[in-house]
Amino acid sequence: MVTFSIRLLIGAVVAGTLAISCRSASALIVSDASGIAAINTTAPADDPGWNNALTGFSGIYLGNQWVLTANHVVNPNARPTVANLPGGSYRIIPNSFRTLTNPGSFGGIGLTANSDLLMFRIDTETNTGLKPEQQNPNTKPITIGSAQPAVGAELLMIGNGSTRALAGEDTVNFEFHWNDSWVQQANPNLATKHGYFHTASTGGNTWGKNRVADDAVIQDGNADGNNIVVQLPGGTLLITLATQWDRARNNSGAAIPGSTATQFEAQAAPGDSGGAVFTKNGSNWELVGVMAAIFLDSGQSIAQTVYGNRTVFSDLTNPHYRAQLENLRADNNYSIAGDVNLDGVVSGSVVNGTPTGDLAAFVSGWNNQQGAGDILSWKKGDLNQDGKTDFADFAILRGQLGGSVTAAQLSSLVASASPAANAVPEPNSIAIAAGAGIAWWYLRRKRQRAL
Ligand SMILES: [Ca+2]
Ligand SMILES: [Ca+2]
Ligand SMILES: [Ca+2]
Ligand SMILES: [Ca+2]
Repeated sequence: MVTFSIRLLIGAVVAGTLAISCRSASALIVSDASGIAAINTTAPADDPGWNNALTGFSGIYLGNQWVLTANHVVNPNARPTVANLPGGSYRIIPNSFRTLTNPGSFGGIGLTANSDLLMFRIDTETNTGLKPEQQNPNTKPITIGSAQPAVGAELLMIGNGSTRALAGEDTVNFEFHWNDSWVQQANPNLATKHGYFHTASTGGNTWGKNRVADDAVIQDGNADGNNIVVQLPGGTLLITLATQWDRARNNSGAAIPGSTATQFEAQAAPGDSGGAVFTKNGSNWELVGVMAAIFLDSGQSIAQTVYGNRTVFSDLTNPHYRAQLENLRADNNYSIAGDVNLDGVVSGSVVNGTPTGDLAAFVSGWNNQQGAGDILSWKKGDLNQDGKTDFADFAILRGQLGGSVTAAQLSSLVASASPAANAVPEPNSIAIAAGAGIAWWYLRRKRQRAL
């Protein structure tokens, strides 16, 4: 029987359920026989989204300004304010954090209301004002898998955790070796456990591979199929799938018959939580999970990674998780209504003839037109996301500001602020149109009152 290290855990097994506690996962430990400690630190040749992987902490950029990570990697009381990608630095939009929920129960297990999945939204690149896709053309469009990968399906994981600290002490597999009492052995033939040490801090992004394991490698439960419900430090329950870190070569360096180890077989280590897990559906990569936790052997140090260790990752193909992901990804409200400048609050007035806050951003973006709404048009005042910044948007902003700014003020602000390059209606027509816009707004309010 396999036992699990549960030292960091609040409660081991949820009574009467199959939920299991485990450690938070951090960096990827990738096994190979090269003797080089840190490998796979540049994009794989067949790349599912290396340039979508956050640096600094693990997470994956999904497109439309959304990032997916694990809730437990970011402090709920001090959320990060910046997310870095290989191509640039992005301010996190305040108040954009969304924790995905769990279904009420799964496989007969009552779940916590929240899962460990967290999404948040990023602004355009701090220096260039570009979206990640524009900033870095190697950014990939990400598809969330809709079918659960089967046992044996190959996975590619990308994490920002710690990496192998040193080449191992033997010159055959470059591994370290321990006996059952975790005493290090120079002679692998005297050892029962084989693996690596890893660094204490992040080694930068690393990718590696593994396969979906049968849930029996952690705890089998027929009611939930191949899924495993795990309890993370802090108590949150999560629907996951598992991998097992398998050894490819014996002590002599010969292939182990029947080993299911992949090339670059990987196990998560501290810091990898939130890192992406992809699989291939036909010729297309799909995102099927983010790493959540690791299971170690009894008595094993967190500084060690040994063959047989397991990584669990959230199962994004679960319909309850996937629906929330897709709904958020399709949302074109980049913040609360009226927050044109994406600072998390709606503000704006006219001070000595000069607009402030969101009103200032709106005035400078007035009359912007582009094909479709996105964050670029939003930041120019396109609050209804039709690609244009016009009176329909002003009505929204004005309403959010409590009706304190008049159309006449807007007209005058736009007339004095418009750069010559902008095609702006001449002041009289603005005034007329502004009147129309305001009438529309009052009409709408009146209608709402009547309901
Ligand atoms: Ca199961
Ligand atoms: Ca494996
Ligand atoms: Ca604002
Ligand atoms: Ca608009």
